[in-house]
Amino acid sequence: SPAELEERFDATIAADQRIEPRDWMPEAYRKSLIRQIAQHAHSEIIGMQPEGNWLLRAPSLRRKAILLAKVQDEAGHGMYLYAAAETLGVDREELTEKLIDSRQKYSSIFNYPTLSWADIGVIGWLVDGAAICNQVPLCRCSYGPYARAMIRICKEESFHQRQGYESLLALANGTEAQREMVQESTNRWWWPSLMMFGPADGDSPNTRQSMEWGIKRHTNDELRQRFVDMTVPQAEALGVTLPDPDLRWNDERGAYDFGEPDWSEFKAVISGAGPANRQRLAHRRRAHENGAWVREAARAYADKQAARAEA
Ligand code: FAQ
Repeated sequence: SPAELEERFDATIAADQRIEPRDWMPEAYRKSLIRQIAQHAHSEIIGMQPEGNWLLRAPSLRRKAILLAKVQDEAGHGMYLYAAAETLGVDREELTEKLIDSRQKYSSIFNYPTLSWADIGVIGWLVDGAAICNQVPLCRCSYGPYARAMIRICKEESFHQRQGYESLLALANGTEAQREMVQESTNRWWWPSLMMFGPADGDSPNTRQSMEWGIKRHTNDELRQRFVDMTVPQAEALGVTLPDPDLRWNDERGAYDFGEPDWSEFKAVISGAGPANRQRLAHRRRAHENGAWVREAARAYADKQAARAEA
């Protein structure tokens, strides 16, 4: 009976076990997971663009090979995540349509332009650093296919973070101009990186329910704090200053105090008015249209195989 199904679902969540695609789940749980996983997948795919912008300008063959591998990993992450979303009864085609019609979101961070080579290192250091902080707890998400996808993704993200940091260390040990380039880039990316964790807890409509369901394991502010605490010593080691006059160690809390991100900027960026929103979506739309013939050919081939199997 429906009551028994709901009871079984609640018991599975309470026992911290996984919900699998064939299990009964409340419609709102399914919807919220589709929302989050689709946004996450779209972020990986749109996230290829800012770095792709530097593939032809990487300063050495070694840096170019590394960057190419990273961007390809992001495509792979997008694919696992779309596959995880498909286990909830949606298809990738439909999700892609929603992305290019602006009916689903992707991470705010990818709406900022990559203006210097240092941005590539800073994206690895701060953006992948924030991504790891947010995603490691998702490896314990109550929905099995999402949790399992996140395990592999996190391993690759930690390699991405290290390559970014290593590339910045090379610049930090270089010329004065290179050090200035790292500082200038850090100044631009610091606050947007903090915004990746989402609105402050008091303004986050989804957190409470997502935590009750074991989708999220920590609030947005908890993870933002964890990221700041992890990043400050790394900034010191690099010799860069984080652009926040309120940043200081708080002995009582055993954590860093830090300033408030500009939430009006965050709201503008997630509602389509960020510096690169239009460009990112236009590019994604064009790529999707240019791929139409591939999808048609694949469909024709599948139909032919099916007809043969029947005959
Ligand atoms: N950008 O109630 P909450 C990567 C939306 S890492 C855009 O707090 P929730 C790796 C939120 O969706 C980036 N929108 O929502 C990489 C909701 O809108 P909705 C991707 C945001 O879900 C690195 C509304 O605001 N990572 O790609 C943002 O509980 C380098 C209210 O917010 C993930 O997606 C934002 N920053 O918490 C790739 C991680 N923040 O849906 C390439 C998985 C909030 O009601 C290069 N996602 N919103 O219309 C999550 O952990 C959560 O969904 C949060 C938001 C924490 C992002």
